[in-house]
Amino acid sequence: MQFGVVSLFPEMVRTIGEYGVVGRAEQRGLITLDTENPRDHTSDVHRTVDDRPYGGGPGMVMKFAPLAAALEAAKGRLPEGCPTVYLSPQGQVFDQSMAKRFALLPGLILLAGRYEGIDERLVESHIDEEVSLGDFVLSGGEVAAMAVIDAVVRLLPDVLGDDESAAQDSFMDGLLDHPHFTRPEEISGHKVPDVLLSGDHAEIARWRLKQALGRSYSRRPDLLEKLDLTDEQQTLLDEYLKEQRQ
Ligand code: 4FN
Repeated sequence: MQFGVVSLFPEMVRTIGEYGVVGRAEQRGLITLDTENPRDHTSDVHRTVDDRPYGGGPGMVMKFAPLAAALEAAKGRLPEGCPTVYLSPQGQVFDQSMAKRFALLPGLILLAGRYEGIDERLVESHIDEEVSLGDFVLSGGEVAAMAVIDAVVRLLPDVLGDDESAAQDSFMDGLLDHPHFTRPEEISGHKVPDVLLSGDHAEIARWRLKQALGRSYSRRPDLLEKLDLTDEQQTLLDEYLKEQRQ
């Protein structure tokens, strides 16, 4: 899959390709990650990419022309059928189902904004989709673009090892994680649950699923509402809630 990111801080975006899973995917040729700086698409001596907002007020707005040229250059390097996504607080909130949809594409062009955002006419002419990471103020869209790339790359064929892959498409898909423990067995009187030391793999799987269901129910009921629990899962959740009340 090919990623093109339009940003005033391309070095910042490049760093995502230097670490961990995304870095290895790029080294192995499973993805490409290219950046396009709107500043390289200016023609004035000051290389101006921003201007004052019509109507007045604080802050600056990213100018249409350099951004349009940068987006077109990025699009020109990617195959047909690669949508342009603007990372923006006005967008649909990004989640795992959107990541799965993006992972089926040949590529993605991501636009990261700065200042107060971009000239609205660019949204109309060059943007296919607006996507938001959530409801908080950022100084720029770069970290949001990097988060989208990370989430999508992990879903591509052959990117993850067998273990990580198995963990991903398990029966706990869509649920919060169960608690994790590693050595030592006891820390300041806090012991690892006995079942995890029992060696009974069926019982361990049952306990983990129960924990995942219970934690999702208590902390993120919105996640559970998106799922259709099996009778067995509903039974486990009921058991969890009964145990909590005791
Ligand atoms: N942010 C809010 C309301 C008004 C403005 C902002 C804000 C970066 C270019 C956009 C922010 C959050 C999640 C991109 C926020 C995201 C951005 C994102 C983002 C500079 C203009 C700006 C009501 C959400 C708090 C700055 C709310 N996901 N403006 O942050 O790009 O992708």
